[in-house]
Amino acid sequence: MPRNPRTGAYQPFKLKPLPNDAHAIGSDFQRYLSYYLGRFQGCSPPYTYEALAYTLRDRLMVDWRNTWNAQLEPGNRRAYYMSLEFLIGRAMGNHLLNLGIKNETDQAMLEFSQTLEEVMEQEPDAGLGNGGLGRLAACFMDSCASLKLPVMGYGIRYEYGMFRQHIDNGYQVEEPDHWLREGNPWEIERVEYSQRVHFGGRSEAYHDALGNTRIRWVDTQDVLAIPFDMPISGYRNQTVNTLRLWKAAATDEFNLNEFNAGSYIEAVRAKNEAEHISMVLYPNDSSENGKELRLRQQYFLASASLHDAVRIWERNGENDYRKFADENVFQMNDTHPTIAVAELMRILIDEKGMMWDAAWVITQRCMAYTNHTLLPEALEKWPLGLFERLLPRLLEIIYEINARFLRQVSLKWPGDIERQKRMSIIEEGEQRYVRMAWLAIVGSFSVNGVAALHSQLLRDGLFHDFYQLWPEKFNNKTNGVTPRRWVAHANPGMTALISTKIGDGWIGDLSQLAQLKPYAEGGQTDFYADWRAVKLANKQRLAALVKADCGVDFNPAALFDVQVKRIHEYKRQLLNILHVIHLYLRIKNGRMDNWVDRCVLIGGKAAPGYAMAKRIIKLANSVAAVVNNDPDVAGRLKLAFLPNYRVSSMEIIAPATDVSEQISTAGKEASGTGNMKFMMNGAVTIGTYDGANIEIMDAVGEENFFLFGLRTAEVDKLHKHYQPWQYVEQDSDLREVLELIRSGHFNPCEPYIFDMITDAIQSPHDPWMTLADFRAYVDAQDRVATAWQDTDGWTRMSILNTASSGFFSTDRTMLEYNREIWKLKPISS
Ligand code: 26W
Repeated sequence: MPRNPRTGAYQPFKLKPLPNDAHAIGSDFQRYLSYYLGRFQGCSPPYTYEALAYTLRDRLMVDWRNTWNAQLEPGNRRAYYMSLEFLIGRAMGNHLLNLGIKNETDQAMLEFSQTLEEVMEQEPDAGLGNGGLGRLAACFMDSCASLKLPVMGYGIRYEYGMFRQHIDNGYQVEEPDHWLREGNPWEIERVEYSQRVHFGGRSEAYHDALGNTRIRWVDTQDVLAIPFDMPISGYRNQTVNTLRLWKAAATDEFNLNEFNAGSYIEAVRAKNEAEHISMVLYPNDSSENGKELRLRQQYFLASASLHDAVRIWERNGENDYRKFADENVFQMNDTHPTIAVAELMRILIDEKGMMWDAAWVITQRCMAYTNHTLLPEALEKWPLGLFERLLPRLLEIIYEINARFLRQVSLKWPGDIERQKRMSIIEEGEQRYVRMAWLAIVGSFSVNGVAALHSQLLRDGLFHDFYQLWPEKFNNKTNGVTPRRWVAHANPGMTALISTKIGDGWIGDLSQLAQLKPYAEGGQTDFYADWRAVKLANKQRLAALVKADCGVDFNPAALFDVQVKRIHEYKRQLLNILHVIHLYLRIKNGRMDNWVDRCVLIGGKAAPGYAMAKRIIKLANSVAAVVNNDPDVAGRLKLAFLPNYRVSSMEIIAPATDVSEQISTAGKEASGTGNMKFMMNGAVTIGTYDGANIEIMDAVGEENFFLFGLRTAEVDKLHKHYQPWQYVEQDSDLREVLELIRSGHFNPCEPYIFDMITDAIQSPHDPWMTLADFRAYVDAQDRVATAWQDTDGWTRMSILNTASSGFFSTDRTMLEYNREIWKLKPISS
């Protein structure tokens, strides 16, 4: 950057915003395509996408630079969202919407005989996440930019994102997702801000100049972290925030040593090993597998990001660490990055020379932790041996944190050894572990759950001891989703229709959707008809996708009944499939009273090591094959399993859905966010009293929501004497369904493959209680069928769902995080 020759101050370059008319966009596009990429007429589609992406990135650049500079103003407090996952999906449509230049771009592309839609289809999803937690991080980033909040995301630039799912003979097959194969035109590599991350080695005591004993971490194996920045544009507000993703690379001198020793091959191997760290996203979304590489990823992210945040702060001329916590806050997305608690202590003590107590005060004032799950198998804990070998200095710090913490516990509850055992960050036993959630709670000033029920269950159950010690740390932040991607971008028809009635202010302030409520109330026949026409068009779009990807014909006049999410027993895709079989049997047995034609869509990925989830996918496909091809069914019932469910599929699915399936066992789904995407797009929910479903029902009214099933307390109580055979005995519908599966009707060529499923749901130890909710679910589905036949009544419910969804915008969620946790000033410009 040039300096002012007189004052010596940096003078920002003058950058003119680029013109946004179709002509300017078209000529930039052509310049990139031909002069930069070297492609000409009739070139293959990935290059048109790439050239257009560069054209649009240029149009974000001035705002990006200005936002960055404004955030760096001295004294401005900043938040950093640390997450192992950012499930961003595609960027192009989102930036076009935010910049407000979709029509101009559309027009420009037509000059090149391309439709914008075709070009956008070329973009691979950035699938750097598993499911809800990763997508939430992406929605948060969107809202922070739209609210001008100075928040930067820190994550990992995985070379391979979430695997691609194929279906082969009904079984899931995983394929690597090399999303970076054609390059990523949105990102900017900033080698100059690389960080060095240490592993292994040992710690060593020494005396500093003042004679104090200090520790240094020596003989380490280092890995470089190279940042790649992705622009996060705000909605029409000249704001572009940054998502900084770290790539791992070998350090130069590490290679050099090996080279000098003459072992060229060894050097290249070492380079490879270092780069492994950012190679692949772990595809488990609810059970930890304790793999070393995963702990390496976690520390890599935490260490690189904290050093980067410290660098940014110091570059501002700051060095009075008493102010560090006034100006920096780190939100940890689940326990995955919580080694950051110990790493910040290490930086402050070992690298900045602070004393323990001062460093601890700062750490506890900077760190905030969000929990996303109550499932015990998802709570991360790392074997001590592994920790000791990989991060010896961090383990020492954790021991010290724990010792001081347990002293505090014993002061509050003298002699309560059991409680000390429960609360210890180190789990004792044959194998000893570091409990990452405990480390996070002890090191943070804020601990939150992601829906009202979930936060309540954390306080009453999992974190109860900690809640008794520090009630003030605990709070709830109900999740949301961004209405820009999930309504304005995904559902342009509905967006236009709503805006003719209430203007378009709702896109930036979703509470305004409440103004639609009067249009839901009787007599608005034109609006009702328009609303249905939009839904019908969206259903035609989804039907085309289902036809292309599953070969199944969905009739857009039928009820579209959809469950898309990760495949997990607690989410109970099985309950859904049992219901489909029940409907099939009704056709076969001629019980057609209160019948409505239905198209049932199921989609989602199973963790590659989760055998039961994979078998559930096989069952869905097997049932689909029978139902869809039985001439007796004659199109009145369809079932399709959509392969490779991902962000860009949801953009087609949510706008086309009539019934949203949110049927987890009560108390198990922390929040759910798909439920919110469906609601915003006018779907009606059939759901259990779980997660954010409860808040959805409160918002829309119980009469516009199909509630069923056991409540959390009932589930817990029933566990003690659960006898699933009773339900089978009492319910002939259930019995017939189970018998049909057992008979091999759906798997004549592969006998017994579904026994593991029927055994699991008939076991008294089934934690998910599928059979206990079967009857209530079938009855609720029958109420759905009744409601569907009243076309106007259904339309009214649909409109009311959209009109009541204002609360579920991540804009609201982010404003709550900001008001109660981060306390940032929006950037003014
Ligand atoms: C360590 C393996 C692992 C990986 C991911 C364990 C657990 C996870 C996440 C907690 C899984 C997840 O995505 N949780 C979901 O988070 C969403 C956003 O808050 C919630 O809406 C979902 O209910 C919750 O399941």
